[in-house]
Amino acid sequence: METVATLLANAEKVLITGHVKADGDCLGTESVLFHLCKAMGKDVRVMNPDAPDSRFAFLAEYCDFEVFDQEVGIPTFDLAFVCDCSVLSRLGALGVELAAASGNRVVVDHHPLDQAEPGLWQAMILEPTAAASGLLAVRFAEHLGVELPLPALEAAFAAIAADTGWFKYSNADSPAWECAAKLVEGGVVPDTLYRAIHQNSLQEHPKGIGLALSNVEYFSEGRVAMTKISQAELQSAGAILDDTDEVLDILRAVKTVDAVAVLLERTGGSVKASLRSKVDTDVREIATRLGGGGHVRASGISFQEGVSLEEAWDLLRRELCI
Ligand SMILES: [Mn+2]
Repeated sequence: METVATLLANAEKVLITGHVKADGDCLGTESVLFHLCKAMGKDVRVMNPDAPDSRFAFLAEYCDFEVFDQEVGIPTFDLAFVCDCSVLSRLGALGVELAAASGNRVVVDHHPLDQAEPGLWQAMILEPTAAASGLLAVRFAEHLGVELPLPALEAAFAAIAADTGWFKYSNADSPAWECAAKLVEGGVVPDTLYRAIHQNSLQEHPKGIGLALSNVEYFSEGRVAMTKISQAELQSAGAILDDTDEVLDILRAVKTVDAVAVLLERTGGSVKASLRSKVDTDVREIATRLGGGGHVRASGISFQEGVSLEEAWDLLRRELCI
């Protein structure tokens, strides 16, 4: 942390970025670092491979999330923060530019480091036992003795809540609760944030959840629940399913189930899978074997272009049902 503090102290221009399809933790971490840099008088910009998840739109009120455009490229920087991942390929085309740029690069992440990229990172705030990257960003601000404004506290809370499923998953440990308590003391109102993030969906969304749930199949004596949903199904029903968290939660609530996989065909045809487990299954290991990654109890895979929903289903079923 000290090395990162020194690099930041010596930096004027700061770039903050994160992985493709940034989730609540990634966006929240970026937001905390953005406000931290602002408070320190830095020239700071946040740029991601794609537009932020609409559920976290409220964060954009106080933090400008720019979207990478290959024609324009990334801004010059003295220091770049890469949030919620430490693998350059997770940044898409933005990562290629980042690796070629001349400034320092640091990571703020809580995923286990499984791909050594020598020389790429000058320092890391990497703590695989931390519930969320957002928690590490808060610790960094504390380390620097910089007081964060309310929007940054809200962003940090959103980050921790996102990765712990609102403090109900196994990673909701005492440091996570302790940090959350401090954020609430600082003025965060959890139910306001909950409404903004989770009670703001479109009318078509529950229909998407219903479709996904109706496609469920159980394997391995009920220990594995899998479901899939195609764009054709969504479109013909006038449904949407931007977020599969609710589906994962409902399937995981089934008594016999330990591992859940939800496969979603994105518009454009590429397939993503979200994996969760309750107690026994190491979904990180399974996701890693199929080109994805994440945590032991929560992982994801973006299958390569050209892999159909059925093919992805078969691949995953073979790995999950042993
Ligand atoms: Mn995370």
